[in-house]
Amino acid sequence: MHTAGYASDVANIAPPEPVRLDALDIRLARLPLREPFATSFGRVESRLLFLLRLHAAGLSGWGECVALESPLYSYETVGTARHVIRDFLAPVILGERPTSLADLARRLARFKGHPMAKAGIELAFVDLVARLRGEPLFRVLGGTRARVTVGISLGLQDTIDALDSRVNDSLERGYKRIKLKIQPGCDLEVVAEIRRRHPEILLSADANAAYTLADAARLRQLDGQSLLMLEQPLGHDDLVDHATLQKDMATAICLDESLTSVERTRQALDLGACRIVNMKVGRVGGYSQALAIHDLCLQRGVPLWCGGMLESGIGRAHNVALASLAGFTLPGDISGSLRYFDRDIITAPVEVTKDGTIEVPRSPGLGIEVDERFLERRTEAVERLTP
Ligand code: OSB
Ligand code: MG
Repeated sequence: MHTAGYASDVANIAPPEPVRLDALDIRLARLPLREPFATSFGRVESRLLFLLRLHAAGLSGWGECVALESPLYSYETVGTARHVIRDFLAPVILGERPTSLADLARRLARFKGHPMAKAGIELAFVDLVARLRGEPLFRVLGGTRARVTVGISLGLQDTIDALDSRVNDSLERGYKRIKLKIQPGCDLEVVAEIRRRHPEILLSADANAAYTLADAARLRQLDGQSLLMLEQPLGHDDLVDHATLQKDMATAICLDESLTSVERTRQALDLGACRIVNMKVGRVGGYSQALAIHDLCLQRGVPLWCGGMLESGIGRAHNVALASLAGFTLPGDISGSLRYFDRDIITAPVEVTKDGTIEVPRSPGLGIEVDERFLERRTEAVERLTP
């Protein structure tokens, strides 16, 4: 990773003066999902959260590592992220005084891969920086909006009616874009029927890498459904076949899984592998890469939106702050806390108002308060890492 690959502002995301990073608390806590979330890669019934808290100068910053329990979305898991953070990443930052996010990212970059592990640390560091500066996170990141516009990602359902009742409920709650999960055997007919019942809505479909080029003819039939985009139809790390498919499809392809860094994103755009970019700060290795991807998309006029990984209120607040940047031009998969959990681990759940927006917090740092007593009750493991 070179500084040249970063956004210009990454060197300016810096504490007022360098502070010694004293400790990193890593914590696993489990929240039941209100209903199972099913995709082509599998079913998630409860969310094992991996939370990080970085301490310095008497303050602390919160981060969330979005890895799932099993390597179904990407190769990382809660277990690999814990190992990589504890044994490799924490030792090169604790006791150190990183001068900026760019400096922190450079220290982490000597280790290959493991973007979600790196991102967990970058998130905690940037929240810490914002609190040290007494500024809201969104402003530290260069965000401009007071509210962000959001959509919802609906999991696979057993029947069309079950899916449609969730579509109706989401539209009533104000969500501005509906995303349907698809997989072989549950695609064209489902999308067409939802489209028939809702001719005007912003609708998209996400295959989570369930198809191959052999399915091109079938995927092309989605062209009749006026989809805003088709997300990650082919292999989780593919660019080349997506470029082939995009040439033959009118529907814009959006890549999620395949975009793991700013370089990969530039290559995808150069190849014509996608016309829309899904941003997940975890998938790309943290804010240093995320801001560079944001700048790239803005510069090239490529529509960008903020994806989600069933985050707790901590990761959600990070996503809200990031989505307040000017380059995020499409509604994100950033739903209200109650869409996922009966009770979130923050004191005031994230709320979507009837106009389909979420307010960007304006108090210092993430601008949310962690419900530490409730979090303690849900905690399965906690460990303090020191220099
Ligand atoms: O592909 O966008 C995805 C959840 C987990 C893993 C991958 C994805 C998703 C979602 C849900 O679609 C997004 C959210 O609401 O957090
Ligand atoms: Mg996706």
